[in-house]
Amino acid sequence: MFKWLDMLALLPEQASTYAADVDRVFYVIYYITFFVFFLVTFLLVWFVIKYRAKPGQRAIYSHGNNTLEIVWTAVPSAVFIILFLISASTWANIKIFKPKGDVEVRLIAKQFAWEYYYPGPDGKFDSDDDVQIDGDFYVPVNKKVVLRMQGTDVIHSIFIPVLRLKQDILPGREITAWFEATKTGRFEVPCAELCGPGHSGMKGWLNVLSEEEYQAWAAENGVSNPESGN
Ligand SMILES: [Cu+2]
Repeated sequence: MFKWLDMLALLPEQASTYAADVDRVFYVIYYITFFVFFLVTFLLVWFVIKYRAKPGQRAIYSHGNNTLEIVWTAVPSAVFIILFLISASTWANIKIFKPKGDVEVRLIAKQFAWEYYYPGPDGKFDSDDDVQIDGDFYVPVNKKVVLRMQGTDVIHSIFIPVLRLKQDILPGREITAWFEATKTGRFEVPCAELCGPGHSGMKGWLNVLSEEEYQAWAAENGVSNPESGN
């Protein structure tokens, strides 16, 4: 029953702790827009028919209606205030209150590649044993991951649809983002900001591993892993 409703499922699977909150905000805005679109379209067609030229009927010039103008100012204002109230906590959770990460990864975005850096066995960044990985990156499931991101040339944007994470990366600034993946798997990471002729090929993969797989991957690649004592 209601199989056809599946066609309305617009969004990819949810694979982060905040994905459901983002989708809730999306659907509220989507259905309000949907309703207003059909209301306006219906009124437009109805008025075109009702007030069309007819023999014996003259066009009337309307000087406006204060009550109507107050209503169509107040209703959208109320809608915007409600949208703010229901989305503010989601926005703050993702973009403002950033947790301390269990895993920290640095990301350099450049034309036309993603370069990831992990601390080596000394557990520190900017030392000789940093580990560089291009294109793919690896994180453990159910852990908070902090991405510290820099751009070297133009504006890029990291987009991980299943996490509902999208963040512009600007040259000359370090910007942080965070996520906690809730599903293991291999997920596409495209660049979401038109950044030059190779933009469409600027694509990598996020690999979310189980705790054991991540330990093994870290050990194999010389990546610091506080939980295993390395
Ligand atoms: Cu790019």
